[in-house]
Amino acid sequence: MADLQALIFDVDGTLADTEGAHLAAFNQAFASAGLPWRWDESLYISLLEVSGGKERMAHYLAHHVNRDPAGASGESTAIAPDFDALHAIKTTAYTQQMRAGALALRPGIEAMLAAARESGLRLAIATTTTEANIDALLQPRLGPEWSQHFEVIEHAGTAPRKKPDSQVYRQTLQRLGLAATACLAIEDSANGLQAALGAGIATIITPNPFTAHHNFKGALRILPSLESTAIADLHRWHADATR
Ligand code: XBP
Ligand code: MG
Repeated sequence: MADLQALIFDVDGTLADTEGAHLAAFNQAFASAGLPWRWDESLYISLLEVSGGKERMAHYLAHHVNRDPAGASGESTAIAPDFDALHAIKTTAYTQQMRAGALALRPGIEAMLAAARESGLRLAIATTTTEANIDALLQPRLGPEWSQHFEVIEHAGTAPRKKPDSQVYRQTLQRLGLAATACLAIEDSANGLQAALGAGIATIITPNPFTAHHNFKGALRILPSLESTAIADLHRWHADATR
């Protein structure tokens, strides 16, 4: 049985309920690029099955705009926009929202981060979003030194293969120099769970309204939030999982 030594946090939907802000930023980017696209919440919930904003927009073009990619229906197929440029506009819109500071971290997150540090647990981040988005979310809430609290930060820029691919978690383990059995992952989505399990990491799920319907088979625990979870609970659950 390995001791628990590190907690690896997902960002979007886990540290904060950010997907509503991402959705607004996507629609802002489409409007400023003059695209006739507008995602509503129910469409976005289905599009969230594709991790990564760029990949999500490409999926939307292929499977929603150009319903018949071969164009056999004779329907005109829309030309793909420059997704890198469009995603940069979206990221600017999102980071501006985050820096406006309205969005709080999810209940219990700040206390959990502080208690984990106090107890000597190492902290890491494994996300498919961009470094800019992580900083825009955490800097106003955890202060300018926020990144000092996380020994390893793996993101879209360091791990281009998006969840459910386990690259982001495997690279986090490698940089921590820890075996998967010495860690717990905290996630909110089925893609995130599959990515963490793919790297052999026991995973606690804290769903949110965008992911509550996902299949979380294989999760160590499914909790409404971390608000009533103590560090001792994490050690106990981890011991049960790695016995
Ligand atoms: C969730 C994602 C991201 C965000 C949008 O990331 O899949 O794509 O929805 O952010 P996480 P980007 O792994 O933190 O749950 O547009 O920067 O991808
Ligand atoms: Mg997430």
